[in-house]
Amino acid sequence: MNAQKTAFSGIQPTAIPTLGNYLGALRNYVALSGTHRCFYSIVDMHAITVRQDPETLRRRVRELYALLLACGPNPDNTVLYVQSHVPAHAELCWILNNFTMFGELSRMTQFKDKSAKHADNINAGLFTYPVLQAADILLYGAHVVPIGDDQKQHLELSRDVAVRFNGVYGDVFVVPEPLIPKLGGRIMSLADPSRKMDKSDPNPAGYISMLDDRDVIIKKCKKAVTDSGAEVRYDPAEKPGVANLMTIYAICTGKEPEQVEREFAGQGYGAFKTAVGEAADGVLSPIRAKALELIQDPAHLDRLMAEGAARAEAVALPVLRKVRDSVGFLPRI
Ligand code: AQP
Repeated sequence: MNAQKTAFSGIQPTAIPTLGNYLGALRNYVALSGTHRCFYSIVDMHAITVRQDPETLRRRVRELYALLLACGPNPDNTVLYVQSHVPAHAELCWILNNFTMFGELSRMTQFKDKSAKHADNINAGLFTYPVLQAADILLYGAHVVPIGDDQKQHLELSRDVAVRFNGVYGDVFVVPEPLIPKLGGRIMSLADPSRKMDKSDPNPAGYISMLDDRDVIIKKCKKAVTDSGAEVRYDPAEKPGVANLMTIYAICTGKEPEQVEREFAGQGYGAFKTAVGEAADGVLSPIRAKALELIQDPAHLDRLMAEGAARAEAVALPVLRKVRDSVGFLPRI
């Protein structure tokens, strides 16, 4: 890896990622791997803030690893690894807990949303989730963090924690910048365009999974909630369902929303929805085919994960040593 700048991002192995994850984050993982030294982590430690079935979690980690590989990031610049394989994340998280305020964490909208969703399990991990996220990012000296719009507030907190720590001990951490796509930073649910598309949505009609086949994708797009009109017009406030489909179509075909308006002028929603499904399948089908092939060989995936963890640790440990030294921990000789 000879890139000068570093990128980091994490994705939870809670379910197969959606088209929203792809358009908001994963496609930028790939783009950045052309120019940056990239660390992409399957954040299983984040995933257990919500109760997971152990066997399913293990399967999901391998599936997600295969999918990220199948997206095709430049392998020379990319380290793909599993968060729990690098214990430095947990250690730095503990230290950073002491530089993060209770009030700051209480304001996190994801904590409020998830507490409402999992009212029977509002555990401390759910509350300190953003501190672990700060540790993930800061361990690799990331300059840039490709994320969807929903992670903006957490990234802001990571920056605040880094600045606070640096204010006490000098320039230990790189202060990261978010990279959120202008179009596609928040893909909305197909079943309810007032909510974001979410891979943990109990209603599969709300999302397109990256492993859905062509027929399923087209069927879901055809059923997408729009409005009682018939005009394909980009107006997120008045026509959120149509604007969401236009966003998907625009990104998948490399067009601007205005071009999409012109293309479907006077055609009604039927033909447009089918075209959205076909365009989404066009982007996802080569990734799906590659991922399904990789999933057939779990031993190979496990070897790649081990290599990834070793490469990640080689970068994380010197940063962790610097932090330990900064706060006054005595080195073990
Ligand atoms: N709808 C979305 N549009 C654009 N980007 C999105 N991201 C998530 N949803 C959208 C971005 O994808 C990356 C990985 O996020 P994640 O693993 O936290 O996925 P999720 O689908 O948001 O989360 P889960 O596991 O389904 O848990 P819930 O939904 O319960 O929080 C991030 O960069 C994210 O911004």
